[in-house]
Amino acid sequence: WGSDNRAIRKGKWIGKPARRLEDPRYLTGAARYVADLELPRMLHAVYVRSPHPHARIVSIDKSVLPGLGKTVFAFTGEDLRDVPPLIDHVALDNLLRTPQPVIAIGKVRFVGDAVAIVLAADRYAAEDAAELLSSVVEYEELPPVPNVAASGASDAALLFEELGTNEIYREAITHGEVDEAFAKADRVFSTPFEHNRYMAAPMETRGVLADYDRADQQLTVWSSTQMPHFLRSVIAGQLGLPENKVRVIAPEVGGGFGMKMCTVPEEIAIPFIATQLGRPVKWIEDRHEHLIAATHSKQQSINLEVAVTNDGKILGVRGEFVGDGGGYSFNTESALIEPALAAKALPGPYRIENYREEVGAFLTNKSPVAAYRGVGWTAANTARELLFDEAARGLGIDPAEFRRRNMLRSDELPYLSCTGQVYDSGSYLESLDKALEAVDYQAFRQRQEELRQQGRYIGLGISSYVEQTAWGSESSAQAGTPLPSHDNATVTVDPSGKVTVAVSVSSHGQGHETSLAQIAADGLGVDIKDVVLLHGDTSNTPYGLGTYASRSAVIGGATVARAAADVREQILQVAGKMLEASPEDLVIEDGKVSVAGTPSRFKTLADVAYAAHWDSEVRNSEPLLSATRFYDPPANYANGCVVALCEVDADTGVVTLDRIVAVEDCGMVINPMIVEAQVHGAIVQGLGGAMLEHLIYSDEGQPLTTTYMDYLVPTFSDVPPIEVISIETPSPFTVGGIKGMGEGGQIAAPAALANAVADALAPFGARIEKLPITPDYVLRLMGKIG
Ligand code: MCN
Ligand code: SMO
Repeated sequence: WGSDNRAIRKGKWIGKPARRLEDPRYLTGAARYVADLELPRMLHAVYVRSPHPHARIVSIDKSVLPGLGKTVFAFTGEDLRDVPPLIDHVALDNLLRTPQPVIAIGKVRFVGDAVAIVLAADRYAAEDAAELLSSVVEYEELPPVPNVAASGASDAALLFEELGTNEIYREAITHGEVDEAFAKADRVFSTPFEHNRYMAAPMETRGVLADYDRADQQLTVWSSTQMPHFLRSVIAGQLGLPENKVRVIAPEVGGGFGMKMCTVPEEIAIPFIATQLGRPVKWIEDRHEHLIAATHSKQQSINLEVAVTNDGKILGVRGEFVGDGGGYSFNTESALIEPALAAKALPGPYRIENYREEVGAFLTNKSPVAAYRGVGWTAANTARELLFDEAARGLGIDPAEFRRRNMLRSDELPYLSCTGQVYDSGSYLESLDKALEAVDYQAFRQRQEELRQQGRYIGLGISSYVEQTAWGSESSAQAGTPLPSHDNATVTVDPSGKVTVAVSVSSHGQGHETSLAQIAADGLGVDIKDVVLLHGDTSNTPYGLGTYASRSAVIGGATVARAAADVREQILQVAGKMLEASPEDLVIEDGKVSVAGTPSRFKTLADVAYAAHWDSEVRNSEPLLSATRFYDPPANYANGCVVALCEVDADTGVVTLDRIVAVEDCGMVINPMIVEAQVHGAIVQGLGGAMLEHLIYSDEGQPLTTTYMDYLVPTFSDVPPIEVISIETPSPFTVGGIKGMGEGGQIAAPAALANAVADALAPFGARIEKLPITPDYVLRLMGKIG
């Protein structure tokens, strides 16, 4: 990658906290989301959704709707029978498949499962008609399967009768000599851990607008998606259209956080209906609908055991990871998305050679589980870090010291983990030490002792992590859910000398319009304000998978750098002729091409670009100043450490978070301000999951958290000061040494918070076995309520 590496290195822009070019339109309300779009003759769609967790659909009498077929339209699953169901794309033979019709046919499998779509010229009329239709749908209720225990029972009702079971996957793999390790151990510590079901809940709910132009048979779909090109491929496949007749646009996306990866059934049903009616159709999800029918995430049960020596050396680990997949094994990486990724990532930054991983996944009558920031890794990190603290307490070893004794040193990297992950480089011990230094660890321990004497309980929690970033084909294979992938960028300099960069990654808040412009600006010697970034529209960007798995800095960055390097060569060829100098002797800086050492001999980039297009004496054999390049990076791993400080009120069980320190190492940093803000955002989402957010279902399978009154997302007042400390250990494998980082905070924060509470409550012998850590759970842990 030699020449590419020269193309990405700290420069005038790369490494600088450039202000985000996209922010003015967010801050002034000028940004346009799907909900803001209006088209002539547009119909508004409202879903009729199942009120039952598990039922057979007996009949849906559309004839009750006044104006049916004239002013009101309705579609049921039967009407969309020709649209193939959605199926996951995970390349594992022993995973049972649960095809999901885009509107339920015959049977519903969770409260919120789509039963029909009703359309009218305005939302009020559509809501009223949907309510009316909803009141006449006849169901035959089936026994609900509300959780994994019920799902696995021998007499459980089956969600998919044809499978003969609700357990769609079970597999155990042993790495090394696990039984020997446990036999040799001085002590074994174990913990059952219930990871809570919570969800991304982005500020913008889901939304789709589809318009089918019958004249040229062209379908245009605006969707709040993270993967426009992938979505286009799926829509074209499902609707039987050639891909060049489908255009997908992700307008402004108000947060995706993994929920808007891959394809949701609504993204197929709404475009299909638009093709049938020949009118634009818009569906905007409301918050209640979002909480019950958008994908949930994170829920799994983990049983973890660690075998150790008396001096704290880890000999082996056993883990069982069981996913609660919901009503369908969703097409975003299947119901294995949580347990399989957790199992593979369990070792984290530690030297664990003997490990048995067992992964299972069950169907239940709940909304399907799909991606949310830190998929699987959050649960794995939380269970592991909690257990390691428990082991350290049991052995009488300081928890930081326990980690040090088992952590991989920088000089051991690259390291092949027992689960087949290749850690490229990192600063595992350094990150731990830096975080502890920042909070003055020894002084904290002293103060903790003093306060305990006064009946006050403060705690400190440590969470060390690695984050598998920048998924290309190799990373997804290492994570256990193989998905070949690559991304591309086209860099073009127009005749005026301005730069347009078109990328297949798709920003939805991460600031790519700034960070990727920084790379192009350094590559071409221009100001970032002279760079326009195109993304999120399949008609003007090259093919690629889009934005998820913290891949855009590494992949988007490298594709832009490579294409910019090619265009730079094209510019130098033309400028060489204009300046009568050899291209190798030229430099481009501040929008000027000059002879190295003789800055007065120059042409502006605008002059060169103009000549390249219009002057046949100097133009290149291919006159356009443009190049398209690809990247599919090797696996790479960011790392860091989060430390949290809290105080527990012994009377009320309320936890006050005092301070969070995060050390983040994502290799070479493009924009330190964006990285810091990403860490903040990810930590706050982790805090939500650890302390507040919980999607609760009753034993009858009814969702109980259906508004923001009962589903608690963190607000400003819940968040303590967060300090971010950066270490930069370049990746030896990626272009420029960049690693991704978008998920680290959410992977690490819950364990830091949970360990802080466990540490505060150590005098009570408390052990955290589930999240979120609510005041009543704390009082239970203290033995104050039963
Ligand atoms: N960055 C950098 N230097 C690095 C690494 C990253 O300057 N060494 C910058 C990047 O240029 C980019 C940002 O930090 O502007 C995040 O980069 P990266 O880690 O590559 O992650 P992606 O851009 O691919 O974003 C995906 C990631 C994921 S997987 C989730 S989930 C998530 C997250 O980003 N969803 C988000 N952060 C989000 N932030 C917002 N606002 N909205 C979401 O939906
Ligand atoms: S959950 Mo992030 O979109 O990989």
